[in-house]
Amino acid sequence: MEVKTSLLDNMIGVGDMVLLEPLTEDSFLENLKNRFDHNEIYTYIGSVVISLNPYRSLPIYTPEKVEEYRNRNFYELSPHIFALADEAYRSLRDQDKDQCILITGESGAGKTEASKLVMSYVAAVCGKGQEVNKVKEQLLQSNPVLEAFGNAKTVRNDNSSRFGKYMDIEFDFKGDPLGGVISNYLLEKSRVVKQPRGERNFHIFYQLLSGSSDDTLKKLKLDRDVGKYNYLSLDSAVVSGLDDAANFRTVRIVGFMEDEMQSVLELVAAVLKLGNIEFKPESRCNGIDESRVKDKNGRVDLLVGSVLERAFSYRTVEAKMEKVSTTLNVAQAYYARDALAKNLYSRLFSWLITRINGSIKVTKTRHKVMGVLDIYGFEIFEDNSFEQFIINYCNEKLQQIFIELTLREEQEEYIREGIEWTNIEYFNNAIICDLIENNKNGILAMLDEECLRPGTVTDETFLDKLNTVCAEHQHFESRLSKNSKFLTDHSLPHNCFRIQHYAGKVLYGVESFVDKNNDLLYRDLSQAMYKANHSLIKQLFPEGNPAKVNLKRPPTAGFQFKASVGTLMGNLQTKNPNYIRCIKPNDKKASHVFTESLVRHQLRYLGLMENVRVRRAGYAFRQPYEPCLERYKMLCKKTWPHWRGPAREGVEVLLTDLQVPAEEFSYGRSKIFIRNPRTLFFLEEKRKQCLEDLATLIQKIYRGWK
Ligand code: AD9
Ligand code: MG
Repeated sequence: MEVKTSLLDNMIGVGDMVLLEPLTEDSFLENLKNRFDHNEIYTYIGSVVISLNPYRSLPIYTPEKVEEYRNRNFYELSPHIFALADEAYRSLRDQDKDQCILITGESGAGKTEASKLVMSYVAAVCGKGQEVNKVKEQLLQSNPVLEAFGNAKTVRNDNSSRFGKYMDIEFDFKGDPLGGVISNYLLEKSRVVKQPRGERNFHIFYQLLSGSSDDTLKKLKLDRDVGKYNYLSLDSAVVSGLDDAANFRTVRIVGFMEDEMQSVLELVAAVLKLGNIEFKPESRCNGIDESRVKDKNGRVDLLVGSVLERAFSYRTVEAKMEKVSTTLNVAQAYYARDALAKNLYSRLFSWLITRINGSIKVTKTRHKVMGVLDIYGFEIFEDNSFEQFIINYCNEKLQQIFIELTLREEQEEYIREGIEWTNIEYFNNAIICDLIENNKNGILAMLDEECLRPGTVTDETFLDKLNTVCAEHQHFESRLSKNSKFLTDHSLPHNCFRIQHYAGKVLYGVESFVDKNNDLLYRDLSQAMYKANHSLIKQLFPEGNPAKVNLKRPPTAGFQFKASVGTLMGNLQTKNPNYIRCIKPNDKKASHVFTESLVRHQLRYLGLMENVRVRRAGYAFRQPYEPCLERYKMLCKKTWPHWRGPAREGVEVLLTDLQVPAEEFSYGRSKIFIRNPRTLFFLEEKRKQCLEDLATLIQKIYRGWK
């Protein structure tokens, strides 16, 4: 880290935690709170930006602010997300380094807002011109669509991202944007059919009903009343501060053709109507209750009624080259209906991303890339299921990469500068990642093994397996766990296991793990979809084509997620990381409220104290020789007002003259490294004194003149 200039002048509290003296958890918290109370929501740990969610709009993102931060040194101005965005963009443009912006923090901490701020800053400072502006517009316009289809109101966040997003923005050699690629990670599709109390379905459903014209609704055969739809929870349909109708208008402009948009909305409507299909039992002579669609008028008009109805009553099982038709009872029919709705919606979501990618695709030679990662935050709910398990696994991997990269970066700089590196102790969460992802006996591998095993497979048999294989792992607990390190009680419910994550203990209920991981859709349903009189629906279910007899089982949800997280990590490793660590100041979504215990918990699990310690353990500060000499040369007669030799020698003369102990410094190839923050304070104090003396002198002279 470079020696700060303005970070030490006129600052509320301390702008960089590395300068905090004394450094304790309490002083860290106190400093954050003090700054937060004065509307300073950003604070640095070296080059890492801590961002506190203000839960209100602050006038700190204006075009004037953009200009203020543009082309300025990272530490020149007070901490700001724009400083990080500027630094990343300039090192991409001027030093040819691919960048990634890693934004982490729990649900509601401000990750999505931060990612949008970074994107809009980069859009504001990079090239201009008609073509470039068009690219920028397309990149920025992808946000409202993705948020409409992929975000929902949860108890933690009124605009919670229910999918992970990584966007690569590609630039040419001048630093002008050419386009990009978006990757998405596991949409929480269970939300389509059921939402926890106080939460909503994805925004688009409400937007469509409240924002469409009467004419559109008529065409889609929809009713404006949210209460008419089984899939839309009523208790929180209206969210204060969220204008569904206005947001719907921003969704419509994203560069889709009118007929394409119509097609998409028809599909959204089809999901709503599917949810209203009900079933009744019909007794057969052999005593079996077979399901029947209750009300023929409740059909989903886009889909071929009779084929779909049949798929809700029968299921074809292929065994040894023979097709056998088995009947579905009412519960199974509801299950099939919901599975279809979830599949329709999640495939539509993936299609939208492919479609957006098609329009922002780069055709020219790209030069450099900036990746922005905004992925769902760590989640600990009352009931945690497969989705939370997957989300938390991803966060565990991000924490790992944070540890690896910050330490690696530190180490590499020392090597580059020819300075000796000393190892630093820190908690490495690799052991938890291994518990989840180990190919042989990791939890995901065992879940897959169970899902693919012939015979009766249930969530309980999966848990039994975990109990045998993981029982002694130090971060795993269950009723039968042999490890008592974390097992503080024996009251763990029977159908649960608990993982000691880096961010805290999470209890997972195994119910539906097998089903959600299998993620299978009855073949009859995909075939019914393929027969739909709708080209988009047809396109989304290629496996329903009877000509395609592909009996190969699709990969499980867990397997796919692990693979895509692996690719993502590989991708991030090749880039220069820039970190934004988002913190949620309270869990009431309230402005001006700083709940100390909540923030303390986050700073602990985010490893922020360790982060500061790593920065301070070796050399707390470093700065190229020239600016260092420039700032302090007034403190020594030999260097003031001009030093005529090389800057490095000037700094040596200066420090010797000030009698700073030799062990406090190391001379790197291009930078001076300062070990202790106190030494810097000493220099700063002396400089301040010097400036004050100078001011007094000038005043005296001035008075003398008068
Ligand atoms: V989740 O893991 O997707 O549930 P995020 O993405 O971390 O979560 P988000 O960015 O959506 O949280 O922020 C939540 C809400 O906080 C936003 O909708 C804003 O109302 C509010 N917020 C966040 N950051 C800022 C900010 N810099 N300025 C003002 C903010 N409000
Ligand atoms: Mg988000």
